[in-house]
Amino acid sequence: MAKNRGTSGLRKKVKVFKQPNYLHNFVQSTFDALSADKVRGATLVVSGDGRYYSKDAIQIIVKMAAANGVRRVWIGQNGLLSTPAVSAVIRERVGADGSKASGAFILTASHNPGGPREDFGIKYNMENGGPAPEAVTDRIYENTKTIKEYLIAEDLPDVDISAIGITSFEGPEGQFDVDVFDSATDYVKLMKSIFDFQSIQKLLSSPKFTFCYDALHGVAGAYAKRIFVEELGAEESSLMNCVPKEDFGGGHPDPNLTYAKELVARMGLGKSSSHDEPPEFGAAADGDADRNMILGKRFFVTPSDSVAIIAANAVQAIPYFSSGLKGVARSMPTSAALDVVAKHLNLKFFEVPTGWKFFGNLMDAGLCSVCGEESFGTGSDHIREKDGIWARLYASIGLSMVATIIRVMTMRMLTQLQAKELMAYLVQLQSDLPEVNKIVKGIRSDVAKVIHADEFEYKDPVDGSISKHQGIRYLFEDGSRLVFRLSGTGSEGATIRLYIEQYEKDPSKTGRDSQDALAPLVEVALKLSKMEEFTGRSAPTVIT
Ligand code: VG1
Ligand code: CO
Repeated sequence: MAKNRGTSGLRKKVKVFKQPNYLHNFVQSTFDALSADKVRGATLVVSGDGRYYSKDAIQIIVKMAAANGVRRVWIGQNGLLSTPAVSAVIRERVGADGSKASGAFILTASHNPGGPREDFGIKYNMENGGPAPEAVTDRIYENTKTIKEYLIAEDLPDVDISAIGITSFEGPEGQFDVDVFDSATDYVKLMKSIFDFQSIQKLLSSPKFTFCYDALHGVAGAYAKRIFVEELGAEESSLMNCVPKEDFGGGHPDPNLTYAKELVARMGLGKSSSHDEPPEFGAAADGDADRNMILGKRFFVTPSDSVAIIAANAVQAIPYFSSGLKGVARSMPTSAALDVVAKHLNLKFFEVPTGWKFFGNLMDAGLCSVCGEESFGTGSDHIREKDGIWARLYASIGLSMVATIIRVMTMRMLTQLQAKELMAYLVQLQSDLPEVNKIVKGIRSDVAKVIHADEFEYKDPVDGSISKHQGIRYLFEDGSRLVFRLSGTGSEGATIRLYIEQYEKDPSKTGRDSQDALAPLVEVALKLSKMEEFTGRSAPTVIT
């Protein structure tokens, strides 16, 4: 089995998951990695973004849960629960008999495409509602290498996941209940406790406020209809691609300017005027609804800025934060816009490795209220996952605040092949700063000096655990940064992410096309890393 130290769970092609025992091995290895009280007699959530193979996987996991002595399995109707909703269900839902969940199997490959030839994924979330920490994912992985057997109640009939209600079975370990419940209720209740729905409703009913929400055929559709249309009274025509599909309509459920083409066109980006007047506001989510992209009429809010904007305005805008923020955090490759806000507001600030699991400890310890990543993810301590719908609700209040502090430009590249050799070369190179500067000056004399280079390592301030090899950073004298890291969410091959950031102090220049503005740094990044030599590529496969 492949190494399970991914950024967010195990993601593979469906055909890999369909190999005999593959999914079973992962599930049993997970049960064996948990303490016995989190399995025997426990309540587990099993659901996901509804992608192809989810329904089969649910039946397998239910039968294995019964055989492992789990007492109850909770399933969102039709197996649908967004990643943030799973987190909310673990933290908030109370079963009819007073039970609480102690963890969840989330069935999703998130922003990766779905369908028989595409990706499936699975990850485990803990009792706090957040992704399993590395100590647990390492244990799961070790177990997958030595597993000899798994337990499954083959005789248990398949459960009907389309009908709401509790069904009791006599499992091999005693009574076993399957509780199928409405996918949105608990999440909607939580959102209502965070935001002032009445004032959002007023805003949406104004004829001047038009918006468009694109769920890219992911699970966000189930929540968008419920919240925006049923609760907040928006027109159904504001919703695009809001019927969840097993293959996401053949598209990439990744909300960025490349893949959310339909929404980008609708919002009139890149056009000074268009036939149809674009809506005031647009947003999109990924397959499992934890990512979000926010657009204004003819403009785009870079995700690195979203988290800074959210943090800057949280206390005034959201009742949930009225007593202040405990602190803020961002992932290392995310731009330093948040650092500026944290300094200005005198807030505790943390820089963690990529992946949401690192924010959970800070939140559990009461050190962080708002956090985000450059990859279109923002969230808060209301749950322990990033939250695309929450961000959308927030943005509908906060859009007028946008555009004032967008000073950071970031770009991300992906390329395949020989990624490891390239990274090894960069690890070795970063240790010699004079040599780095000599090379940089030779490439572009107009680029600032590199003042610091390292391989990012994180020591968790709460439990002291150390995460190594989290990417190579080059920090320039003028605040610019280059970051190289290996992606941990791909389902095959290797992907290098290159993050390029430049801080622009001059407000008159912030409207520039980011690709033009970043061109000198791009050239330095590609030549410094010998990208073409190592990978045969001189340009990225995707730029966001
Ligand atoms: C990517 C992003 C990271 C995000 C992760 C999971 O990881 O860069 O910021 O947390 O996806 O997002 P990587 O290792 O491929 O760079 V999701 O919405 O796919 O769960
Ligand atoms: Co996602």
